[in-house]
Amino acid sequence: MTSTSTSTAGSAPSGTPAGPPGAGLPTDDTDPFSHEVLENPIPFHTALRDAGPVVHLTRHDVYAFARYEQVHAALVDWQGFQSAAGVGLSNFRYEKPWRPPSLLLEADPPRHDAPRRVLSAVLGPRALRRLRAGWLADAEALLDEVLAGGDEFDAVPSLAEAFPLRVFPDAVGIGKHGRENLLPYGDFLFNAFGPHNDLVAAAAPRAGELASWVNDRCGRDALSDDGFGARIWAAADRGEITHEQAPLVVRSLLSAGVDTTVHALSAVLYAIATAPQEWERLRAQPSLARVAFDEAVRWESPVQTFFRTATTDVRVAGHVIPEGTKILMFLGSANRDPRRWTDPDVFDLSRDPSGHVGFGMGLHQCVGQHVARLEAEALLTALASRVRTIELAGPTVRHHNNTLRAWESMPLRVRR
Ligand code: OVM
Repeated sequence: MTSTSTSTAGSAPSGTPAGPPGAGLPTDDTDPFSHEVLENPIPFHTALRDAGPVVHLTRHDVYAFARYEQVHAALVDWQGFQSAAGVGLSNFRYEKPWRPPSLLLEADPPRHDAPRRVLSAVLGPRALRRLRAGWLADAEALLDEVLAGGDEFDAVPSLAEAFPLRVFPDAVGIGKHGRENLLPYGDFLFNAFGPHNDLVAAAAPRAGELASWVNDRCGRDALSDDGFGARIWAAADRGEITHEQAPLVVRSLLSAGVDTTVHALSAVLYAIATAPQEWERLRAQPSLARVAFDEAVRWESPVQTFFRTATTDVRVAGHVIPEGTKILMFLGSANRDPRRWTDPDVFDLSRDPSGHVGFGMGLHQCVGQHVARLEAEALLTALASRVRTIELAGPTVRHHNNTLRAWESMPLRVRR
């Protein structure tokens, strides 16, 4: 951390109060997207929460909500905190987006609503019933392949990446060619919600090529007849969305459906590898798989942050946030706010994690969460039926991304 960012080292940020607007507001000069914070954001989150309900982040001149109460309130107040100006640092009122904005993530009602309704139906629990048995069998087959290679493996490529890549692109209905582009595309996209730092610069040369590949997968002719993609196009034929909107809705699946799930699966694997008594409980009661996944999403928050933009001079806890400014919502911090959660740093299968904001909250709340839960349930169920103990077999390595709390490597050792 740089010498000016001393505020995270101790207790609360102690920057000088900003001049008006925002007089008396606590400030923090830490860069939330620095490698030090990305490696371990928890001390920074604690400092931000303790500094107050609203903090001015001077590095990027944005406001921060790090407590559960304000994050939750902003997420459900889509009128006051809009998404259509972008949910990254870039303000679409003044800056051209790097790709055409998402019809879901980067839109407000009323434009947001028809695409959302279509995707909710395509990805809802009813629609997933036909996938369940196949995904459970796929998870068992994958585990048998991995375990045939020995009792030590890197869980990130072998399970957390391999399983979603095995089931999700087929479920969408894209062809086999070029699927290795999916993770790098997502990695770039989630980096691009942050500032133009080294992470963005390093991946930028490939961004155009990756985006073209993804866009080319979204047309009707590129998709199988029976996948999520075809169902989106069928909704366009029924007039529920336009034929111009259909490919962008397919793009949302390919954008939001891979890296997020990979790192959420990594999170739950890390959680059970480091909490053996919780793994024991899960093995004794495999129906806890879904609770385990949601608790891991609370605990690790694979999507750490999103921005909103104030649509008016909005009063929060006695401070005025000026119209048009960006607010950074720390989902991962809200999910570990001791004002909301008992022993928030403990991964605990006996807690009720519902109400966590790891999938967001309100009308933008993750539309793919049932898909992610089904993937997790399949993988954890297969693991529980094959493996007695799971432990770390070596040092884990984080993958830094401006939005995702991610892993590069997670060596595991299992006993059968
Ligand atoms: C989208 C999209 C992209 C990234 C994330 C996301 C977490 C949605 O293109 O709609 O939601």
